[in-house]
Amino acid sequence: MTTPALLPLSGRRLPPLNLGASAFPHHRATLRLSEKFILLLILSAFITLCFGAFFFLPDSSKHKRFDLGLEDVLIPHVDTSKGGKNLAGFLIHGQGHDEHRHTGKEEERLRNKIRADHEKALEEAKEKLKKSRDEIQAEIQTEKNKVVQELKKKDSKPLPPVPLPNLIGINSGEPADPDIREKRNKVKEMMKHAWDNYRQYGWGHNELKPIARKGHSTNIFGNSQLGATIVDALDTLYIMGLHDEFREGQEWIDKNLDFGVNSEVSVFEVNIRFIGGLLAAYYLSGQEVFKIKAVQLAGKLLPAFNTPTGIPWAMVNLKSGVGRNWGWASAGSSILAEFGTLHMEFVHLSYLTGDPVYYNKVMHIRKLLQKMDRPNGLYPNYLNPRTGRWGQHHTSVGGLGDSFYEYLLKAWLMSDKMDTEARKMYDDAIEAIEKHLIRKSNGGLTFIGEWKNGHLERKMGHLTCFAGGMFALGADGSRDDKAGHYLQLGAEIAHTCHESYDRTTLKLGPEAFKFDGGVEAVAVRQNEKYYILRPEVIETYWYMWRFTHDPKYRQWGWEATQAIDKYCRVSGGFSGVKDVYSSSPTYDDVQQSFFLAETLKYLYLLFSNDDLLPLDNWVFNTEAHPLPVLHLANTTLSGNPAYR
Ligand code: DMJ
Repeated sequence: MTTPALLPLSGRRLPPLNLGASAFPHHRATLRLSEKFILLLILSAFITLCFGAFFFLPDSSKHKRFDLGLEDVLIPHVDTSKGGKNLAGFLIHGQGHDEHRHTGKEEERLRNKIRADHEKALEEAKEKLKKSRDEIQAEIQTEKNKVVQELKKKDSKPLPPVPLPNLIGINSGEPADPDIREKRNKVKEMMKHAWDNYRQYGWGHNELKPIARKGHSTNIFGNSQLGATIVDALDTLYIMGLHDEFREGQEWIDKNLDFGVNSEVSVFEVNIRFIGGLLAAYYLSGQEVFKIKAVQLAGKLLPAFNTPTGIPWAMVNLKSGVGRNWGWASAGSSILAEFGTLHMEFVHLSYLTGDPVYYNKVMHIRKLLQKMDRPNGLYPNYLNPRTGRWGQHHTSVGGLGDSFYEYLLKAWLMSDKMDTEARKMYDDAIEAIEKHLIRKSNGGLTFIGEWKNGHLERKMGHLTCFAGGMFALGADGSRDDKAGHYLQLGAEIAHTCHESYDRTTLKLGPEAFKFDGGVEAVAVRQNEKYYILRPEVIETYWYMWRFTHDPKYRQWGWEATQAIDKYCRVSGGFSGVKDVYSSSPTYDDVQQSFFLAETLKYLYLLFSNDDLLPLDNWVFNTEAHPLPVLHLANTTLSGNPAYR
């Protein structure tokens, strides 16, 4: 092995360095390296000097020279007459080659111009300094506002027109029976109480603390004031005929709702409450602003889908687009009820914009799920968005799973029953759920338990109670014409959930209840005894009422209305309670936005005629925001000409 350091350096002939014959016409291109190096050093020193001189000139004169069309004074110049030794220079102030030299007169004019500009700039600076700090700040603000206005104009471009679906039954529904009318008016009065207090104490915040009388927010909305209650409440205000309140909400949204905030939000919650709420408000009122805001917001959610599988992250930062999953979710997984509850809103977004991007995202999720093996035909609640593999084998029709099943059924309904693929997935899933999760208690109550790693937990959540309504809604069109069976199943779930209310002191339902060890439809653990103004039981009463007109559902709904008014109403709004079995309950001091979006809406509809938002024409998203049925020409999308 030779050591390079021991080689005789002087004896080595280095290959010639070619610096370009045209640059050195009088030199052979075979100069020694040392000569070339020195030459290069001189050259770069000279260039640096010239640059330095240029940068030390006053700013205004540098710019003005370009304005005057005198760029040529800065053209790099090669002086071939000097044999390459005095190679190049920037011609500054007329020095150098004949062609670029200015006459004495021109130079004089240029100098005067530079001097005048310089003095003018100095004067302007002096003027600025005379202004107060406030004046300067006001000027800066005005400039900023101008920029924001320009951006807004750009963002508010009208979307391509699409034929609007037939909007039937968007108001009235006034019942003839004075008793029912009175009940309906009571619900409307409760809505007004909830809204007015939010308006007074929590305006612009996401939710209201009705006892502390101030704004409230949970981490699902991030750390920004996005007015969740306003957006969630809009369509309820509209159908109740609270038009002044609706207009107030619209004005706030128009002027203040900005999604460019540095806030990490839940993709699912923002979709069902904000996009769902805005779309419903748009369809009901026809006001473009809601559609535009919905589309802007959807654009902010799209980066959440940038995962190796296309299964979105649970959370996304609205500004940076960075996504991640909940820390508590099994093995870094996304949640079935979250990534599986986007379909309705996203199909409508594609329909309204003519942009298939939203539709493609949700169809990709569906296709991926279709390809996967399902243990016992059940969908586990956890799916890892990096690997595309299931997490823990836990299946639920309540929290973490619920609205995924709901959206399969509603995708079919919303497509005017053309999306048969969704209906098949729903039918398959429900069959497996009935086989493995639905049981009768010793006392004869039908309940839906949870599947955890191969065993059935005999516990049902308040959230699971929505399924009664879902079974009834899906009865028509069910496989093997089991409509009667599913309507009956819906009625049984409604009955069980009513029992969970009736067996408490406050006649309000607990968060979760058991069917185990002699316990039937009663909460056992202290941390499952709360009621946070949830809608699911009332939602099921309403669907059952629409399909059967059995007066017991209106009766049960009225019991719940009275209990809420008695135990949850405070002078500053409505609050959840911490223990439904206690005769002196304490409040949780939160007026949830879904109380206005769902609980009060379903109660109002329960005491209205069926011609208000008829189910043949409207499909309610999981936050009770009604979206019209799209009469599509094929199984997916064609409402918008862009899809044809
Ligand atoms: C609502 O935000 C929606 O209904 C969601 O699907 C789950 N539950 C809450 C209210 O309980």
